[in-house]
Amino acid sequence: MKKMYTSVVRLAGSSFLLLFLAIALHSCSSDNEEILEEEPEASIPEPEQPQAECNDVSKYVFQEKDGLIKVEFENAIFGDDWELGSSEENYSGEGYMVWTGNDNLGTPGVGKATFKINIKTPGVYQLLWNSAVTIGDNGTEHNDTWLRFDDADDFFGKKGESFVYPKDRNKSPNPKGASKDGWFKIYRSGNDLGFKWQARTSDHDAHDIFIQFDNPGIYTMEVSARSKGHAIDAFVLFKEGMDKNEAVNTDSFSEISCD
Ligand SMILES: [Ca+2]
Repeated sequence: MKKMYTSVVRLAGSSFLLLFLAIALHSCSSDNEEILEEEPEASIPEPEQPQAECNDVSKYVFQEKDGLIKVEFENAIFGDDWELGSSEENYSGEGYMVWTGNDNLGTPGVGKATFKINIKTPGVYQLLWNSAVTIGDNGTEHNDTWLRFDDADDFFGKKGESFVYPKDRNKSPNPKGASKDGWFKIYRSGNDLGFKWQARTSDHDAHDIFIQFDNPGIYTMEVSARSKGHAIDAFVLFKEGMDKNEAVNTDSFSEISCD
């Protein structure tokens, strides 16, 4: 009796297998018909976003032209705790990078990202970035990120005739508040939270940010995470003397070559 039952089960199993194969074959032939349909055309990129020479972001070199560099901040290699955001308003390109890890209030170098910049016109450049506070409702918190230009000829903050230099590079005076190993804490201030073009250092003593390049060449800009929730969309470097608004509002981002 048991043997007969087993045979019936096997027979039923074989029938199911044949039925399954028949359905699978039919599905395959349907898929083949669907593959013949044309793929939709890829969307055309915005004209003001130049296409890089290669697809490898780690090789990007941003090209200065006429004393100006403008770069989408998301055009670099970022670690896991930096996230590409797009839910806030008033950004350009693919979005902006926001730090979602722990605060590093006294420790620069965490979550480091680098940008290579090809300077053809030596001189002193000012840096501004378009940044926002994405956590809470206080414009003086979650509002800063570390910045360093260690291979430039000078890196300093300036407010009128007052100069400050990053700590641990044998130059003084140093800014009020955090600075370490050649890094400046760069903050935005004000009661507003949304994206705006501003970059300052020295607490309650806002100094603008300048970098001096004495020779043409490729220089490295480093950023690292400080405050959770600080988001950066883009940055500009413009030669001293150029109008700030002209630099910020220029339509075209810098050409990108690959080293
Ligand atoms: Ca952007």
